[in-house]
Amino acid sequence: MVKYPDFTMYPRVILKETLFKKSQQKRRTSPSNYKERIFVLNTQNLTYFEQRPGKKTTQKGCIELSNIKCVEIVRSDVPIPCDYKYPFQVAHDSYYLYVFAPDNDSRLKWVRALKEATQNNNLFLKYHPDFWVEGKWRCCHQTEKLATGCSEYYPNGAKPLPPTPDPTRRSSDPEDRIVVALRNFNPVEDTDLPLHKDEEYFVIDSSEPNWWTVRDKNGNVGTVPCIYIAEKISNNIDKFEWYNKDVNRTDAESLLMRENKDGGFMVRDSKHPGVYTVSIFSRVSGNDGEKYPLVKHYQIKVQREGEKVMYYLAEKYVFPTIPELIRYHQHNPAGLITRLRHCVSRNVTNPRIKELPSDKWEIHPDELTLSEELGSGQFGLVWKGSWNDLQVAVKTVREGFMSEEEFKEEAQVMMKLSHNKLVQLYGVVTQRSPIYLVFEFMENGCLTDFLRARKGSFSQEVLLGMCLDVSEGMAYLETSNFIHRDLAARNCLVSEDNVVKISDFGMTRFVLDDQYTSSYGSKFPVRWSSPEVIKFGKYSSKSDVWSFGVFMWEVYSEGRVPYDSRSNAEVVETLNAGQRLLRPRLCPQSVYELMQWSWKEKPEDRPSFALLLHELACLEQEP
Ligand code: 4IP
Repeated sequence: MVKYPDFTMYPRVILKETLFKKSQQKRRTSPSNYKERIFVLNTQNLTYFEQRPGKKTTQKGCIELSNIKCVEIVRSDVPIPCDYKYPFQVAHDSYYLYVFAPDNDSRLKWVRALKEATQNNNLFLKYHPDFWVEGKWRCCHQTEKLATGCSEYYPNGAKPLPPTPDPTRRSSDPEDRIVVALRNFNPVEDTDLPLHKDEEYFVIDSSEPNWWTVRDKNGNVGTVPCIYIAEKISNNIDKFEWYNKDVNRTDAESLLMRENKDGGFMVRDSKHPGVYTVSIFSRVSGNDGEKYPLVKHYQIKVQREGEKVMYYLAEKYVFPTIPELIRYHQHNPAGLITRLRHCVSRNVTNPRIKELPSDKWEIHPDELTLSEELGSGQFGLVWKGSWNDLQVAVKTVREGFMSEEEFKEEAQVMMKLSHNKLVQLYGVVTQRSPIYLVFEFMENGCLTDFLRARKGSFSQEVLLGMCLDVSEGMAYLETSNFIHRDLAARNCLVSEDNVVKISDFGMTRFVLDDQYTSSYGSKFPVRWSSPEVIKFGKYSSKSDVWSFGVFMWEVYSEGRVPYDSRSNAEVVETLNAGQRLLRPRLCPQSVYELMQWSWKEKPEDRPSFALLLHELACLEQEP
């Protein structure tokens, strides 16, 4: 029996119930914990109390109803780490309180009561339907917590009438999305459509965050609550170039063999209905040491936990969607014969090359003038030059040093990455050997040399500014699902106006020299690599975060080599023993804490770049 505090001293109580709440993280350093609280809504306040056995019930927080600006359910697929799984939000003052109810009825009861009690307030016009997590809104990706919402807010619960169905739109319309009912829904209003668990519906309008308009198989149209439906994954993969519908095992093998590229892959329909298979081509060594072509087929396995469906391949790296699973394996073999390197499609030999006419990324050698040699880079000599009146840096690639075919394909993806904190790749010269990579020219050269040459002259502001620049560029790469793989001060360049930009992102994938690519190789960047990269070659944005921690350490030690008194093998031992780099003399404790956070053993315990950027930006604003 729950013992409630004596509420007689408060104004009329409207609702009271034990719910969970997430800390509002009012300060930058606030934890993000979930606590059980007794919530009480009265005519003036929303108050929450802590009750511990044998202890006096204590009030923990109180929100004046007049300060509430929005109350709404939170629609999210993010896992909720407390016992109650039905979230709603109360936006008040300049904070967001997330409360978790035990079931949907309880949630709706609270949302309705709070909306009613605050209906005459000065409310938001727009709100955020999803959570604020790790420094950004999951709904609109804005990184400012107080940014205006991205969806219409209907404070009195009113929802727009469903649009009159457009008779010209047929179910075969490629824009149609299919959803599956997670549970039955009985209409509340005339405009609602009943849902029958496991049946499919076509989405007609998904612009309203809580109520979507759908059509059932008989052509009836109506609104349904979004939380009762889930998008059907199979329909989503149609858009991807790696998905080859109706290609059977034999056709897949001949397509992949014909393409003859290590890591060539496709996702196709399995002969078992509703199941998908990933077919991958690789060359494997035979007993005679020769390499033989082989196509392997992996079924995409499904793991169900209640309503949650997760997907995985060879090993249990599970993902909520097939595209996320594919994206992961494009970077990590994780049990497959090779990572998924080239998408092979039945229709076009290389769809990515088709996307961009080659003259857009191919620079004619005559357009380039090389003026002065700048030094030697990872692949070969680097020259200063000019192209179309632009100063450029031209990297020449020593023959046999790089997988040119792979690079040529990837160059287009890399050229599309454009951010003012990334060194821009302008194009490539591939019509002759050695090939040239043409980049934005950075007057002040490599950051390591820059730091060493000006040692002792940097203010705290400048050092923090360098970390901020690079965290901005990395946050962009993170949202572009692009992994750098070799982030270090030596791979960052400094512009004329001292802006630090990231260079050579993703380039190590094309290096053919084992000394660079094997974690035992003498040129492998062990000092910048996370434990999972050293042990299993498992790259991710979180392994980039580890390298970013080392990068910050380099900045604050003004260009010192990390673990400079130790050999590579000793560095590995140091890490295995749980030891980390020590705080550089110039580094404030607050920045060192971010480094230590980036060096957490488990990738999932490390912050995202979005969060690091946010934290660094907060530090910059501190006096
Ligand atoms: C606290 O964490 C509790 O979660 C507080 O919630 C929360 O206050 C604090 O966040 C957070 O720092 P610790 O108990 O680990 O100190 P509660 O008061 O319910 O215990 P809110 O404002 O969310 O109630 P800040 O950032 O809001 O202070």
